[in-house]
Amino acid sequence: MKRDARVFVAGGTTLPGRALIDVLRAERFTRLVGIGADEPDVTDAAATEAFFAAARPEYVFLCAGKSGGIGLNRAYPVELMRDNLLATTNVLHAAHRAGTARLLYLASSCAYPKHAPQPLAVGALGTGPMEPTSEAYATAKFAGWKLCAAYRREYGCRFVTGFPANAFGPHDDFGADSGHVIPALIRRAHDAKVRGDAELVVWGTGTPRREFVYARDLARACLFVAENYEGDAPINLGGGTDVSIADVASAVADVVGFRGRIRFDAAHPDGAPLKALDSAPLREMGWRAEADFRAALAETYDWFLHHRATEGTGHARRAI
Ligand code: GFB
Repeated sequence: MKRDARVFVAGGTTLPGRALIDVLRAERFTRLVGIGADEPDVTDAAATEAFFAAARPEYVFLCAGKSGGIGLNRAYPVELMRDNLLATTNVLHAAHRAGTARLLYLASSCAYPKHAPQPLAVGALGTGPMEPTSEAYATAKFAGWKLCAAYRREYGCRFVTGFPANAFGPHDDFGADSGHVIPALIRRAHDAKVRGDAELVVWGTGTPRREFVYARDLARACLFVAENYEGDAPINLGGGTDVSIADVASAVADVVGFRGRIRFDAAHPDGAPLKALDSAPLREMGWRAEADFRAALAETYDWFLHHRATEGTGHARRAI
């Protein structure tokens, strides 16, 4: 990818979108288009078409669409599904019409069947029912992948789909009810510490396992794939190890400095029992995650401490 090519990150305020813009800037991409106030509302077809016709991005990273943790998925399946379907269909079509040279679409690991063999290899996609708590959102992500594949087949568009592991990092939604497990627990552990609570409540049994990827690593993986991968098959964007939610809760409590007891509340759902990606294809191309999990948690907490008053508090919910 030429460093002076026009690059558009659709969803520049999402967790992966923000990290991508930082990585692209660090890699000296000089012509990022549609940044900040210039970003069109990609759920609006006409605004998206007009933006693409004027800005003519050569490379597109499609990170747009609302997302959230298990709580948000259960409360707002319509908003999550609809927003992602609209954003994806609009951006893919506008990119096709504007002759975008290459596009990477970010799907989600929750589009895999709930009980697929682990680690999740892309061949398992579509082989069984999805986890019910996130089925609406995950179906939109699955459809996005299929639509990319359809544009590839029918129009020869160089659209590639990546399936990321559970991402976390600065600029996340730190809402106690709406966020993913790491930002939600950071908020709850921090509030519990400040109030001097005796216990921190963690949803579910603590036994599910997730593979986490630090947002900066995910952004690096996206750029790496855009520059090095041209296959028809989608590609998993992971490369870390899976961790139990109980271990995540202990690590968060430690980083935040919460010294009380951790209590698991099984009245909340566990969701999928295990989600770990088979990222061998990415590894074989030479890509490696760099972040250390604990250090990345500490960096994320540090960001939360400095920004929580203005940002990161229930983004997804507010936007809905
Ligand atoms: O992060 P999370 O919502 O992602 O939950 P999913 C992961 C696990 O952490 C589940 C447990 O077993 C939760 O029950 N957990 C414990 C908590 N405490 C909390 C908490 O305070 N908040 C949250 N959110 N979880 C999401 C999907 O599922 O994964 C989305 O719902 C999306 O659609 C995302 O795809 C990547 O992996 O369970």
